[in-house]
Amino acid sequence: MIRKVLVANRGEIALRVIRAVREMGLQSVAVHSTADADALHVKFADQAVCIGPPPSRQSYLNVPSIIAAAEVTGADAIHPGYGFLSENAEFAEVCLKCNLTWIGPPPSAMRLMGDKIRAREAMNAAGVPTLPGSVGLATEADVLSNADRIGLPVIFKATAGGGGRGMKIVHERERLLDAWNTGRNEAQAAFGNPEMYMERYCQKPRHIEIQVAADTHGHYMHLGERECSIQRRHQKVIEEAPSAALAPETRKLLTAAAVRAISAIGYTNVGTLEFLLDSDGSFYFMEMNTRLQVEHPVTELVTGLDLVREQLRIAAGEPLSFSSERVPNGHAIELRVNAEDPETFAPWPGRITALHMPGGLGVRVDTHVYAGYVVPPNYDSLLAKVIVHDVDRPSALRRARRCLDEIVIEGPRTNIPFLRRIVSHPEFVRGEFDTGFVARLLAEGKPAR
Ligand code: MV4
Repeated sequence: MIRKVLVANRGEIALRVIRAVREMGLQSVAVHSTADADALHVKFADQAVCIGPPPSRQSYLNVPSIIAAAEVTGADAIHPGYGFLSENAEFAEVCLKCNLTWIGPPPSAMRLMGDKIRAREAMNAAGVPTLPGSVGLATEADVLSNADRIGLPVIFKATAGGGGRGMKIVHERERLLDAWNTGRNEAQAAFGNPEMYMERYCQKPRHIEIQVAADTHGHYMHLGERECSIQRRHQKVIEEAPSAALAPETRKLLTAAAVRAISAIGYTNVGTLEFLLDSDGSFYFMEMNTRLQVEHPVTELVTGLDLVREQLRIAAGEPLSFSSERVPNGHAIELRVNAEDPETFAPWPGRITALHMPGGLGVRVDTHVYAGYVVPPNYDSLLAKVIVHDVDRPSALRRARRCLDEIVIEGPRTNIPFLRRIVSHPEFVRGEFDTGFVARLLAEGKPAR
């Protein structure tokens, strides 16, 4: 039984979790930095505790402060949201040691997936396809011999990395050692672990991910795919479900592989397996995110499920609320609205002087901002997620364009012109794109105003 949930996060996702907690008849506790004293998650929670100064290290990443906040408020469970401590296995273990229910997967599964080489090995053992690759590269001879076996181009990835950080693509044999050495230095600085491995580099793939959910009663389920190929520098900009690119047979193979993967590792709670989809329909496991994702609402709109409610049920030892495969209903698209310069993408914090969010049938807006709110410079620049739902992709796209015409945000500049440009682009409208779409668009010229 869970009675009081501490939400160890901020922004729209803290609100999202507090809403589900309240609807389930449970109590909520917000934590916040001094920069977030006026934030909506603080107002909407039943209780709130200040856990430190603005820098994340001293507040939202400050484990002793968060645990103390749970103790003084009598919270019995912790929801980490996404980002911050959500994929930190040590934090999950500290929560469990303090008799706090961890609303997430077993720490062992978090640790396994945090080690990208071990994750690949576990997937291979479960019969989930991965690209030809190496294990940890120890010497220059290892680098050269593995590249010769795999064939060029290859991509170096940090064993402790993820989300595209610290990757190096190499097309020429002469560049291998230089890329490996630079990569090792960057990985050491970013993750405290220099180890790199390599994979065959897949050119112009799609990024497709499978949402999964598993309870502690042995039910392993998938909730279909999300198309996440529209990214800029590994930050997703637009996500949708279902994917326009997935043939029904491929969808069956992908979702079956994802379910095999989570049952093989005894996963519980919700999670996401990221795959690359090649133009010939073959797919390869990239990594697993052992948390709720930013883009989870597109899955909620096409399945009718509340993924945070499922997380709480699972953590409380209850079964999933559903037992049969979900057939996606209609089409959902999420637009991430950021406070940033629409040309340079530099963050643009500051006061929101006027605000109107879109609404109407089939429109969901997940946001923590309001007129008068000051976007602090210390955190990410996400202002709102506008998620639209309609019967099919063309209708959902029309709804997305209509929402972008309604939205008013004065004060900080935003990426709305850039979102407009994408949802009106002929190739995007035809569903013909890959992970290189945004980079090619930006190389073409400046966004129209
Ligand atoms: C790759 C790849 C191509 N080949 N691995 C990026 C995020 C991380 N989860 C996996 N990523 C990729 N891994 C191999 N072997 C392409 C990506 C990738 C990507 C690469 C460059 C620019 C944008 C990208 C967007 C999504 C995925």
